[in-house]
Amino acid sequence: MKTFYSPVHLAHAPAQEFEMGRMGPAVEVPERVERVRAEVEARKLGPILPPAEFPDDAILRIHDAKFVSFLTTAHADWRARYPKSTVDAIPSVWPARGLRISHADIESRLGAYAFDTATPITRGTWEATRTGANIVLSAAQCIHEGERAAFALTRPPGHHASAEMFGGYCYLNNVAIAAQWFVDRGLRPAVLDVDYHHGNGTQAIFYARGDVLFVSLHADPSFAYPHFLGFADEPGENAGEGFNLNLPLPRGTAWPAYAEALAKAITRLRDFAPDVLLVSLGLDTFEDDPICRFRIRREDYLRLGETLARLGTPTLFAFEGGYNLDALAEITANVLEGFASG
Ligand code: OKP
Ligand code: ZN
Repeated sequence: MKTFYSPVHLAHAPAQEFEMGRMGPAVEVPERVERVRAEVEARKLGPILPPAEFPDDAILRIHDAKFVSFLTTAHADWRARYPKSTVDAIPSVWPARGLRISHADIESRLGAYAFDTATPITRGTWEATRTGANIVLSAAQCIHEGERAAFALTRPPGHHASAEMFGGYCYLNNVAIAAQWFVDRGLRPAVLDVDYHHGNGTQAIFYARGDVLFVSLHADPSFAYPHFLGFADEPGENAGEGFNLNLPLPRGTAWPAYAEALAKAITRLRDFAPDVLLVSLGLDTFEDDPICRFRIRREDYLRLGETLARLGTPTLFAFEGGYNLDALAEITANVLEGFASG
């Protein structure tokens, strides 16, 4: 299968994130994608190709134009506001209940558009994010042209970003942009999100729509990030009722219980019968992930890939989370290899 990759992601390298009451080292780092790229090469999983350029329209089908323009200039605006600052832009005040949303200055815009403090905007964030959209659209195009599968090796990830909100290391929702691109070409896409964290952005984007199915396996938000969405009782609304399926799982979930939930996801996917499957491929379900609490093992990722292949649907894999740098490349490649052999 073809992998789409660009070194432009290296421009997005936040040093730190604010979490657990303190500034700590960033975990969503360039080495993640560099290691996976090397493994795809070493295991000869297929060619690694640069993305084509896609116009902004595809992004604006999903994201609010003012939000996109905010992202484009946020770092420059932050620099202009704090010329002596050496740190990345992170919000510190929000228009919470009873306050008014304003976009007047960079502080109000950061608060209006962000939902957490773990997603800094650096000098290279927009360039890397924009290239990420080109990568996922290149993968979409290659599937549209008849390939059985493609891998969008992107960072920053996307599934926490909604139409006008960034957070969870995500700025633009890569998978949603690709899903809409397929809809605009007359196809019926489904999204399966296997990242440890609920894809709140993707869910929110498609919540009232029945033309895109969203199914997610993730850690129960009653104890896990993103805390405020991803519960079992979120079926979708209006035309989207019945087209959102959350399968929250307890701490410590290992392959047997995971496979059971995956079977439920597959049943719903089969019933929807999509023309194309988009997989939000998070690898942070791994047993030794530094920020997560599932117990999926290295060889289980081969089974995951094989199971997805059995659906027989053209499949776009979009890279999301996964933070154990020593295992990430192997387990990512295991999914792709499992799919290719399945
Ligand atoms: C992005 B992706 C845990 C806090 C988590 C942000 C996590 C973002 C995950 N103490 N902070 O879905 O892998
Ligand atoms: Zn995650």
